[in-house]
Amino acid sequence: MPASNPLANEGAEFRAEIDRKLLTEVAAEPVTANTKELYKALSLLVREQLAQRWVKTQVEDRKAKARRIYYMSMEFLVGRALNNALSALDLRDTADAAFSAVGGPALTDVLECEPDAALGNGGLGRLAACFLDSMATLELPSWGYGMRYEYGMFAQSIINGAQVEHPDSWLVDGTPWEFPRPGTVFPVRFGGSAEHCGEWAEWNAAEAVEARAYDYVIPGHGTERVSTLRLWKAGAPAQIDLNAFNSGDYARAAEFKNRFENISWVLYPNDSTPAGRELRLRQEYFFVSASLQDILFHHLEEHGHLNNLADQIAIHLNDTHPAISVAELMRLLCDDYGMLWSQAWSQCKRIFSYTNHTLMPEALETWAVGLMQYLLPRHMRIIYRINQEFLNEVSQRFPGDIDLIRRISLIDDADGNPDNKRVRMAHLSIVGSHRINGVSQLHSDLMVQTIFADFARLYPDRFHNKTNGVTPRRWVAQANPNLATLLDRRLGKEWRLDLDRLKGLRAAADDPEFRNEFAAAKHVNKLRLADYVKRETGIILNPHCLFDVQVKRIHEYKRQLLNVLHVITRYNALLHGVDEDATPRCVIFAGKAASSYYMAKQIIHLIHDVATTINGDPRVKDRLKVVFIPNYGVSLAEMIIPAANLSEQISTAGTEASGTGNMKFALNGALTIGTEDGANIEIRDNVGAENIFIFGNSTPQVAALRTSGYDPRAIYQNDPALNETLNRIDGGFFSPNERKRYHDLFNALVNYGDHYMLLADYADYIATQRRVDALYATPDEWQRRAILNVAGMGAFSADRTIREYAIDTWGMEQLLKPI
Ligand code: B1H
Repeated sequence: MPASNPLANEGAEFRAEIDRKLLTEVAAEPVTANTKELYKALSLLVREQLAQRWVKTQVEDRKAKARRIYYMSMEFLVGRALNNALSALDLRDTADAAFSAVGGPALTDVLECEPDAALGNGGLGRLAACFLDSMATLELPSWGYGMRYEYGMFAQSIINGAQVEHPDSWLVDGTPWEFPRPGTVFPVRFGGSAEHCGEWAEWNAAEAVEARAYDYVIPGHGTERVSTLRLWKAGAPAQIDLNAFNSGDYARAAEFKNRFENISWVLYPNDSTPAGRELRLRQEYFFVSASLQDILFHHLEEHGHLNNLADQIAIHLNDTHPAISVAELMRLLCDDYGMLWSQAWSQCKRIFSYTNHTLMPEALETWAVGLMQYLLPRHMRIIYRINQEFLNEVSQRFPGDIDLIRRISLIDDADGNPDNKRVRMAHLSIVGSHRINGVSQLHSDLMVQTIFADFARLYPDRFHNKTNGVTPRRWVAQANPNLATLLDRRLGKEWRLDLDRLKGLRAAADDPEFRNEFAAAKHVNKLRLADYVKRETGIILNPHCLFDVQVKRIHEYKRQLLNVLHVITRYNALLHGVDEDATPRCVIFAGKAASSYYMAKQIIHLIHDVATTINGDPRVKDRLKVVFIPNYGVSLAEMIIPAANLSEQISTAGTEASGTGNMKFALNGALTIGTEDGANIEIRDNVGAENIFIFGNSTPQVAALRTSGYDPRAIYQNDPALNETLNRIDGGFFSPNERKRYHDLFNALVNYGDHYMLLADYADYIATQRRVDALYATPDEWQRRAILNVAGMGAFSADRTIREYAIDTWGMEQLLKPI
């Protein structure tokens, strides 16, 4: 490159700074530095700028006495930080130049050696990470609060077709992204008893853990402002273990230390079912208490009193996992700061808001009163008092409606046995909040018609919808640079901060040249994925085939098994010579099953067995391939999603609250095959019904089937293609060494009621897949529709969602800048 090229000059200067970091911080020789060393040096360089932005943001916010939003979540699935930080700092091109000018590892290799921060299970955790990105980008004074798990989401490997879990020790090499705050330590107490003391109760706790703060700077895009993600690590109180230590009893000292520190050791690998474990409740209370103490401390520092607390702060509860916040804030305000109950309670309701993320009854979090009493005796009393006042209010409005009282009580007393009483965390969240929302229009509607119908009648103004969104920075600009470049050329770069500009792409759908470029970008992404799949699994994918992708947590309601039924049906047709000219497909799966979820693990095993059979059958040739990509996570999603042609969003209608993967796929130019569920419906409204493949029973039809008596066995007997498919699974065709391996899966569908109604949707699914084949066979038309999908996805930016929260929920409208 000629020296006059400004980018080359910047690159050379940047390289010199990286080399300086290598010498002074990494102790590595620049010429021989390996990728890990380069990663560390580059990250440290970037970190310096983030640190400065962080300080500047805090100074501004303190000076302005700005209203703050605190987003409380057990999960933040942030993924990798370096590439995102480079983009936010507008250094990505400079970094590219810094690496391409010299020999040694490529920048992409350096970026890829960063482990994902996988502090979440799935959609709920990733949503929290997208929201932080948007809050920073919209310049809202905002903090995320969560747990600094030593071990995040488990790493998945596949052995003989079955999932095996390994600990995710993402912190073993340390991380350049965290800023420990040794001065920010709060005690969090557990156990003991709560004694009456006048109107009040005094909590004599049995033990105290230290919560230590670690900050992660979340850069905004197109702004120098940042958000903070503050994560808490549990530590044993320093002085207490000295006795055992001094007397040389190191085993006891270690045991003692572990008892405390294990609170922040590991993320519960559950999605959609709360873990009914004492340690989980300890985790929830631990991070809530530390966060609220921190919030009050900062408020007092800034304002000197707490009377204006609700004017100055909003706290958002990401599902019920942080719901104990309601009782903890009451405790802090009343017991620690001497506020009157009534004043504290009215502030509380103005401060909190709550998002529900699932309607599935088994996922609604409750805690045994006995456990709550044992771990948090003071909070149990507070909950009883909140409940008593709440139920009094309701009895006055609806005198004599005992059934209503029983249904809405914060305490579930179902069988009258005091040992079985449970605290309903969703009810606590609703009663303690002024705003409650679902995450798609359908989900919000169903929420007020079903699980929260009584509350919606009591407090109609509290319930709102906030359809989820995703950050276009990570999910297009960084994950799909090929598409991003095309968009930049056609629309300018502003779509990153104003996704509605994608509308401008509509005209391009009819431009043959643009269609070709669009198809070429997709093809490059498919090559990249095929390359990865070959390296990881040995399976060779033909990039000209339709890439049909379902990636998400493995769960019966998401119906990966329905996808497998289609795959087998297709295979059977090929063998029968019926479908000779069906469009060649690669069916791609990825996802983790909760370690204790037997059926989900069976589904993973079946996918592998089916893949082995089909991929190994020479009669199939290239017409059908099946692959399961192990260890799904944020970084893998960033590679898989841009390579997809078809996005599988096939949950039983009424079960997937929103979905956010569905948005990422459509935004990256995949067509959706999906049910009328979650955000699929709004995606259809935005991209046009003619550009999406919707099939299957709708939510009311599912409900009607359930009441009229659903008979899956009859469907199995009457549909020959389905019959053959299910018999192959049950008969051991795919598991010749263990013929009964999938009997439980078969039984669940055919003999035990098929709860998620796969068989009811099977025929329409297969027919719709044929329409997909036909469309893919006309590439121009396929590309046209794919482009129209991208053009229609502007509404699904997390920026739009966060603006809505800021206006309707958090009282921060004044802080929003015009777009
Ligand atoms: C969602 C969860 C969830 N809903 C319990 N509920 C958990 C429940 O560890 N736990 O106990 C963890 C997670 N996650 C998802 O949230 C929904 O299923 C998606 O439809 C939705 O898009 C996502 C974000 O709103």
